[in-house]
Amino acid sequence: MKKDTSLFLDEAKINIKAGDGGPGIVSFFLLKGSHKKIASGGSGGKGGDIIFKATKSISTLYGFKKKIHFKAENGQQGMPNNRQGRKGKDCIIYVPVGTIIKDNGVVCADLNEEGAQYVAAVGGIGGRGNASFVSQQRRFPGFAEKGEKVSDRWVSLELRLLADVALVGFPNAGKSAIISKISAAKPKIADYPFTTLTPNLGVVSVDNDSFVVADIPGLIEGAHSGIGLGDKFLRHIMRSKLVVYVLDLEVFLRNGEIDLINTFKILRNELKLYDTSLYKKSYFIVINKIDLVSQQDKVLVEKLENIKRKLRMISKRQVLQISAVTGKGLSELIKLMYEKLLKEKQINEKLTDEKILSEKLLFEDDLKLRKLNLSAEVKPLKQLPKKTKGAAYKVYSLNSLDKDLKKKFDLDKIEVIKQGNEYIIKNENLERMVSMTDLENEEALEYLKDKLKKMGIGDKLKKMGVPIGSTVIIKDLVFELLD
Ligand SMILES: Nc1nc2c(ncn2[C@@H]2O[C@H](COP(=O)(O)OP(=O)(O)OP(=O)(O)O)[C@@H](O)[C@H]2O)c(=O)[nH]1
Ligand SMILES: [Mg+2]
Repeated sequence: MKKDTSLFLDEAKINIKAGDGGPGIVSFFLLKGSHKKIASGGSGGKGGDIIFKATKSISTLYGFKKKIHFKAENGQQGMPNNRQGRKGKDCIIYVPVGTIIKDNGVVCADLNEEGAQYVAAVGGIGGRGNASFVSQQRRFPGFAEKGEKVSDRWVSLELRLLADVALVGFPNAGKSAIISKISAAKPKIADYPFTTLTPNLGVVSVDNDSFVVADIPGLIEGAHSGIGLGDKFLRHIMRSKLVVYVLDLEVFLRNGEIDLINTFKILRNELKLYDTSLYKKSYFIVINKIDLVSQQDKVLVEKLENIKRKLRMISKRQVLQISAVTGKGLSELIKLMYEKLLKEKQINEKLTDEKILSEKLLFEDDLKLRKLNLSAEVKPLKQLPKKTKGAAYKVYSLNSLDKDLKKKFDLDKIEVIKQGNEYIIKNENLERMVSMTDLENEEALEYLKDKLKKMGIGDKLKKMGVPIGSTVIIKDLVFELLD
């Protein structure tokens, strides 16, 4: 099977951790002029979430080679006077549009539109302060809950690369040689036409940023009507933002100035015939193989200058001279590509300003909705209707709104693991309850036992076959199952 390089994948593996919930506190408010006290310890704030957000302003996963750990802020602890601790800040991870997020090989999200987002990890809930435990029987609770701890996990990111920059030229102009020098791509380079039979993609890094360059098979006159390899590969660069026309100095040395300038005109015409939007894309010109002209040969150097002037006049664009073999001019080439791309992105951003604003509002709404959440399970909530022309929104949210989840604890999902004479209980909600309890505090422990009793955990375990008198373990809590 032929390798389709349009499926060129960029991959990264990163570690994410949502923020832990802040602890609740124990505090009492003393009423002035009397000995009365009122429990007033506030609850801890919720930990921040890990949210992936797709943006067109990044085009590769290159940034994730340097930074692989992402942590959202923990919730703050509760405060006296019944004040809640501050919520931890969410950690927003920007990824290129088209990024697929996988957890253990399973696709959790496909962020294929600008602004699409995915809550990959939900912050821990804040522990309740002692004010929350006041009841008729317990007027002065001397305990508070700890914040919920959240574990980290690894997720994989995958991106099918799309070219930002397209190298277009006649066969043998040196396009593959250029991409092999400015990126890690290793295409076949050879001294005969049509060496490249399918497009090659390479990631070019600049400072802390990167972009993707495509080297497509050479074009010749009549490509639009199927001559040579035809123009079928041009579809691979339809979404690129910049076209670089690569001209071959050998053509000039062999056939003269007119032929070289003609190759440029032919290439422009082939693009125009294929699709005018491709023809209208931002572009500049590169003359490759300048190592073939000795700087001592003043006549030849002058002729070359003349060609550049003419090309500049015809195209009203910059004309660079490079050599993929010696490396001359390649850093200028990368710099110019990058500058032009940034400019294109700025123009694009202006066009989508309105879109971004409405997405922001949507995003904040979404965060409010998630406050009730009890579970970290995630699913696409809804596909919102298209608002403005071309602007589609995809919002992933938690299924906190599912009525079923509001049933406090799903006890059907209790799992019992027998280890010797001990029974280890696995249930997300029971484990959370235990880990949020300050087990050193007698009162807190009493409260927990009372709650487990009311929930009928003992009966449930007995029904499941756990014998009376056995030792039962839920996280750090160890107790005996009584009759
Ligand atoms: N002297 C010199 N030769 C070069 C330079 N760049 C490429 N070449 C040679 O030109 C030939 C063609 O190079 P490729 O990179 O395969 O050309 P291409 O444009 O990808 O060609 P196709 O894949 O057929 O479209 C090879 O023999 C290269 O070694 C250069 O800067 N100087
Ligand atoms: Mg090639």
